[in-house]
Formats: sequence, C-alpha cells, structure tokens
Amino acid sequence: MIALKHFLPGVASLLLTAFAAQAAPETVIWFDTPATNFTASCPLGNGRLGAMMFGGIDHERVVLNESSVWSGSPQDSDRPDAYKVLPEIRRLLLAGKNTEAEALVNANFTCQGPGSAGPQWGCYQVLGNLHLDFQYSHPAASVANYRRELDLDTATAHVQFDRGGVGYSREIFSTAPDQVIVYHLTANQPGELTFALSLNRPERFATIADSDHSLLMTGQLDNGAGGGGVKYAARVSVSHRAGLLQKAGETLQLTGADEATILISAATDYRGFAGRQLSDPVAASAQDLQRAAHKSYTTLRSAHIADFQKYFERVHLDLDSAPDSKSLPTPARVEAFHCGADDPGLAALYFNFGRYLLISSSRPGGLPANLQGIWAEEIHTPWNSDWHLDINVQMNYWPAEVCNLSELTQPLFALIASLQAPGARTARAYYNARGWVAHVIANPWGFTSPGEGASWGATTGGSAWLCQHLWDHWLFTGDTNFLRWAYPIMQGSARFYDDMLIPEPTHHWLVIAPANSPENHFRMADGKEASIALGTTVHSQMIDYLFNACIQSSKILGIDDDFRRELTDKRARLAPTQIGHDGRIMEWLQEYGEPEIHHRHVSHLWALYPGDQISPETTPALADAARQSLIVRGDEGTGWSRVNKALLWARLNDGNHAWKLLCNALDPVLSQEIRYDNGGGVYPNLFDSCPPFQIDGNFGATAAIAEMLLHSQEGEIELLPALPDAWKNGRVTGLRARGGFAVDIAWQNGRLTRAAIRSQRGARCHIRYAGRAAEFSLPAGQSLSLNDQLQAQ
Ligand code: FUC
Repeated sequence: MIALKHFLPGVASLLLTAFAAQAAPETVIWFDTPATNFTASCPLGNGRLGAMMFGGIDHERVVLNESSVWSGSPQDSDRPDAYKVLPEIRRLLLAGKNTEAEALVNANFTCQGPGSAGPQWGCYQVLGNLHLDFQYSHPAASVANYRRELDLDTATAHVQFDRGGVGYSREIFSTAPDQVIVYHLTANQPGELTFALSLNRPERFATIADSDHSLLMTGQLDNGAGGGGVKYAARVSVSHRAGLLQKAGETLQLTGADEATILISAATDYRGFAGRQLSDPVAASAQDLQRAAHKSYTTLRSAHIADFQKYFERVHLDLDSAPDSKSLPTPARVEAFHCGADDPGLAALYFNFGRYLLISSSRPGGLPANLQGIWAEEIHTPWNSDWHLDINVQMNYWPAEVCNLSELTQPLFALIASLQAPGARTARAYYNARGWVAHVIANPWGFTSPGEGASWGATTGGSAWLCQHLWDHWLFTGDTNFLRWAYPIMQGSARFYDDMLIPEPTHHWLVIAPANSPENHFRMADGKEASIALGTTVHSQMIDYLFNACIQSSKILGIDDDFRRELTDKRARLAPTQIGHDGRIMEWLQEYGEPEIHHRHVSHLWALYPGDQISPETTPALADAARQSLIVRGDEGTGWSRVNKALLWARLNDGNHAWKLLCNALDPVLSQEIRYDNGGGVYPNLFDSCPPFQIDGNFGATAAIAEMLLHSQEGEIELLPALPDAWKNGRVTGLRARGGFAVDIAWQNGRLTRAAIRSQRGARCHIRYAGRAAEFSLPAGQSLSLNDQLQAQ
C-alpha cells in the first residue's frame, strides 16, 4: 500500500480509495536466472558511476561505467569558407533546383574531417568489468530459489540463491552521497564466501593489486589525434568478516569469509564543460574510496537510499496489475503482456523505470544522459553513444519537468551553454550569421559543425530544439533567476535564425535555407530524391517557439525592446504549418512525394509535442491534420519513434491510440542489430530497444505516460486528457504542471474521482476535465481538492 505521506497535505484521505495498490509489481524488475547478456543485467547509477550487475552464480560480471570515459578530443571541424557557397545554394533552392543545391551542400556543408566517423570525435565507452569467480563448498550441489531483482524504490539490485544448504545473498548500489559503487555479499553459514576478484577492460588498461585488499586499474584513452586522451583510474577494495583476503598477482582472493563489502571508485581527468574537472584521477579515486571505507555498509546504504528517494518518491503511479504480475519474472510478464494479458501495471513499472534511470544517469554538475544514459559495455558504442540533437537527447529529458525532476535537467543546460562559443564560430563559418548554432550531433568536445553526411547532418535545428528545454523549464518552475541565465542563450540561438531567414518566392513567407526535415527525404516532381529543402515545417515550428520564448522572456526581464520588436515582426511572417490536399500536415513547404511514408521521425508534428502551437482545443484543423499524419505514418518504428508517437497521440487526447503505441514500445526484443525502419521494443531488463539499446525510448515512455494523465499547455491544466480504456482504475500523485502546480489525480472505472492541485508560488489555475472547466485562485503553497465535477471540496 502506498503510504499516506505521498499525497498532498490535507487531501490525502480523500484520495484513499478502495484501490489497493501493490508497490512491488510497479517498482521491481526481477528475474529467476542470471543475466546472459548486458540487456538482461540490472542497471545502477549515481549519475556518474554506473554498474550493470549480471548476478552470475559461479562467475559474476559487473560492467562498470563512469560518465566521462570518452575518447577523442576537441577538433576544429568547421569549414571556414563554406558561407561563400551559401548564396548559390539559396539561389538554386529558390529556383526549385534541390538536387543541384544538395550537391553543393554535400560538398560544402559537412564538417571538415570525418566527424563522428573519425577517432577524434570520440566514443563513450565502458570503464571496465569487475569479475568475481566464486568457489563453493558444494560445487556439485544444485542451485535453488534463485532470484535477481532491481528494486526501483531503493535503487538497489539483489541476488539470492541457495546452494548446498547455504543461502547466498548480494546487494549492489551506486551511491551519489559517497561517490562509490557498493557491492555487499553474504553467506548465511560461517566461512562459505570464497571468491577471486579481478578488474579489466577490453583495451588500454593495467591492473595491479596495490595492497592486499585493493586493486587499481589505470589507463589512457585514445585522443583520436595520435596522442593520449582522457586518463582514468578505477579502484576496488574489499573488506570482510572472517576468512582470509590476499592478493594473488593482479587479483584478490577472499577465502572462507562470512560477509564481504566491495567498494568501487573511479575518476577521469576529463576537463570539459561539466563533470569533476580533475587533474589526477588516481588521487581522486583513492580519496573517494578512503572516505567511503570509513563508513559502514549500512551507513552507506541508508545515505544512498535517502538521497535516491528524495527524487524517486516525489511521484507515484498506481495502475491495476495483472494477478500474476508478482509471480512472473519481468521478461515473462512482458511476454504475457505481448500475448494479450491485461496488465496496465506494467506501464506503471515502465514509467517508474524511466524516472529511476534519469535519477541514476543525470545529476547536477555531471554530464547529460547520452544515448545509453551512462551504461555501456563496449569500446565502440552504437553512434558513439553521443548526444544526437534531432530528438534523442531531448527525449532523454522529456520526463524531467512533469515528473518533478526539474533539477536533473541541469546537465543538459550545461551542455547547451557550452555549445554557444563553438556554435558561434560554426554560425560564422557556414552561414555568416550571428548567434550560435548546433546541428545534429554533439560530443563532450564542443562539436557544433554539421555532421559528416549533409543529408542528415546539415540540419540547423539542433540549437532551437535544445533551447525549447530552457523555456519549458521556466514555464514549469517560474524561476526568474534561471530565465536571466537562460535568456542570452536563447537570444543567441534566435539571432542565428533571425539571420538565416529568407523569403520564399510564392507567399514570401520567411523560411530557413538550406533546411532538412530530420533524417527524412522527399521525391520531387521529376522523380529525383533530395533531403535539402527550402524551408521545412519543423524549422518553422521550432523557430516560432524560440522567437516566442525570447519575446516573452524579454518582456518578463524588461530588456531588449528592439530585438523583441524584430522577432515579433519576423515571427508573424514565418511560414505557417500547412495542411496538404490529403488532409495531413505537410512536412515540407511543398507537397513532395514521400519515399518513406513510415519514416521513424515525425518532426513536422513538433508543434504538437514537444512544442505547444498545435492542440485540439486551440487549432482543431491542424490537430486533425496531425492525426491524419500519424495514421499514415503508422504504429511501428524504432523504440524511440514508438514512444514519440504515443506522446503525440496523448496530445491529441486519444488515450487508446497512445496506449497502443506504448504497448508496441513494450514488444519483447532480443536483437542488438541497428535498425532504422522498425523493430523497437524492450530488452529483458526493460532497457529500450531502438534496436540496439538506446535509452531515449525509456525516457520518452515515461513522458508519454505522464502526458496521458495530465496536460498543461496554454495556461490550462487538463486532467486525464488521454486516459485509455484499459487503465480503468488508478491514481497518480506528485506530477508537475506548467505554471508551478503539483497535481494528484485519482480515478475509478475510467472516471475522475478526486484531484488535488497545489500552487507552488500562488497563481490562478484553469482546470479542465471531460468538457468541464473551472478556475480557482490558489495562494502559494495551498492545496485545492476537487471532486469529479471540478468542485472544490
Ligand atoms: C537518430 C535516429 C536513429 C537513431 C540515432 C541515434 O539519428 O534517426 O534512429 O536513434 O539517432
């Protein structure tokens, strides 16, 4: 049963219905076997230090990560003279000669050098592997009662089993307060814990036993320019009760212990836009380890749980779980769901998992969650596990504000701020424009040039899309200090687009040229295919949003009247979102042919989500057209694409269709092979499969589930806007709405029963539910309880 304390003060009892929640099926991912691969292992993280526990019986492997283990180095990848070709590219585009324009873009509007295909770009990679080789007194005895679980509520993973009459248990967590990974092992019979411990990685390492109870692994990554890059150090130390601990070459041997605690620390000398900025990882890792070693396992554990729960306990979601959801290991539960089991509780588990992963992979002061969060087992991660700016890194942060994890966006904001200086150089080199720009890909080395392939890499929308998060943070928090900090960043981005806009010949609307619709292409009347266009819908939508954000900010801050007037004027002349002859939103300025009608990106619906310019209430015709676009795009795709569409259906108030997409996003997947067309779902450990593993789909799913329960655009809060029929009973507490509100909602038989709203800073509150509307004034900090008629109670 969820405790009363999780409800808003003063209204808790009203919300306690006969709904009997069982916490475990919604917060525990569990298995009855050890993991046979990475995507079945259990992820743990403190934002910086990651661990994937396999839970092996004879051999345990824990994959270790540190968020700044990045190869590569800063490079000058702008083509300084590219801007000279821009007038000709524009002339060709204005003349409708897209393929000719594209040839010039291909030749000039890529980065200098191999970009993300080259070693200097770098690669987020595994820190190392901790190996434990166990010996048992009864090696021939069979193993019984095996259970491995990840408890999302405490951010701890456990293994338990019996062998030869001995009960073994292990627990692992990665703690933020103490900056170490802690692995605790026990046997319930004296002297039955025996294992050898080693530490390695696939390349570039040396491990020594630097004492009879500790290991040190050091190395230096490739900087991609013929020299040494980031240096790292990882340390392991073991303390134990009973038994004997000795070093044996580069390993440690513990024999006949009752209990052991392994501490793991790691550091790098990465000195970029975020992170620890250390010069000596060997000393830093020693310091972390020594500090933690002075504390008991239980002290470390309780500090970790308190720290983690400070974030995780802010939000609760209860949905009915299938009766056997507790008895089925998670992969079997997912399989049963796939085969039609009625188990909305799996969505609650998936929702919680996304929140868990964000808290575990993105902490203030650190690097933003990358394509795999912080979890990687290879040297060569897919797409270098970087930050893609044409949906992926943004999707990572979609759940942050609505799930009351606002401060975890700080690493993303640090990345955005860091792109200004290199992005200003790129803006000059390619476009002779003021302000700053980022294209499609970014790394920790300040890369803002176009990618190495112009068809996908020359999209200039990355910076506008990133800035959307800055303005949205303000909309949720109303933090004027933050706005003062963020405004110059948004302004710099707006300046770039301001300089980039040119009138198109037919309507004289202002458009970006050259432009792409992320990663998609089109067919022209002469049958030729191209990616480079004169104006694309997504660009217009994002620039409209950004200009509005700057206009509003400058009013709030009382500055920059002239710039505001200029943006206001240009905003009114931007190309509008158009509806095509078949009733769909047009992706480009013209109605081109669409070679890939089911393309995974649906960028032209950006204004529906994450933007706010399209909604069924304010722009019903565009909302209908968006619906048509989604129908034609279909319900398949990569993992992230499926949850993106779930979000879009949620914004269209179609809960059943959103749920259908979420169900598709929960398809069981095992393949790791990169696919662009389809094949999304989840791996056994519930990591999103693009495929391969890509964490954006986890975060997007959490955002989608929140969006099905609560909308907060246009100054209104809408309760249960897209509740699917399948989610008959439920309640959610602690969600956040734009305008600075906290919202709890309970429902039964698909109908609202109670809601509670609290204003953080005092505000008028417009609420809607099922065609009803109500308005209240809420003093700061006060809660309002509403019944199903939206009447105050
Ligand atoms: C974008 C997507 C791909 C993949 C990659 C990491 O390019 O179009 O599907 O998610 O990012």
